[in-house]
Amino acid sequence: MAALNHFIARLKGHDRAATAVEFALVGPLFFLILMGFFDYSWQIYGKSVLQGAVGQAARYATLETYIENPSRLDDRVKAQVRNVFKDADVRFTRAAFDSYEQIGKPESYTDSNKNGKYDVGECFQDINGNGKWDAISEGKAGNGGADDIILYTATMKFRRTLPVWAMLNQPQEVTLSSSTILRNQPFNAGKELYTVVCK
Ligand SMILES: [Ca+2]
Ligand SMILES: [Ca+2]
Repeated sequence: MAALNHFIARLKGHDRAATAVEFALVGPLFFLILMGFFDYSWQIYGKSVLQGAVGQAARYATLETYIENPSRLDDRVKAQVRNVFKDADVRFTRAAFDSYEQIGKPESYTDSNKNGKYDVGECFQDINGNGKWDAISEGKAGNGGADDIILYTATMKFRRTLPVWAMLNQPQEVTLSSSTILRNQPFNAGKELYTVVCK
């Protein structure tokens, strides 16, 4: 009987040892997956915080306070983001267009030789004022004028806190961005933004 008890005790010892070995092998992977999950979720949350703040900005942009002082709108978005991501670096760009149709499209041109593409020398609407025809218009930097469409983009940069970035040899900083369209008030007759270039 004593021999049997001794044998069972040894088996239990083997079980414990085997479990310890398994944990040593699987444990780090488990923690990496868990940290990766939280790290990814934090980034998704960051994106939703930024999108929420930018979405609200589009609504607030029509209020007089913000029309008169567009940088207040930036301050508002920045404050909302930093409410959650305290050390985030939040920046803004504004690109002005005459109409929605111009956003993300080529600067329109007169296809003089009818070959279906822009050729040097054909006249085009230089929306961003860089003197060149652009296949995708970037819009004119700044707040634009009356009745213009503004592509408003907020970018946030923040550091990942969990060390999973180091373990996966990734950068610690994450950059997220979110855009919305703002429409300037028709204070008076808005003039066209572009200049026509033919060269
Ligand atoms: Ca052409
Ligand atoms: Ca251009």
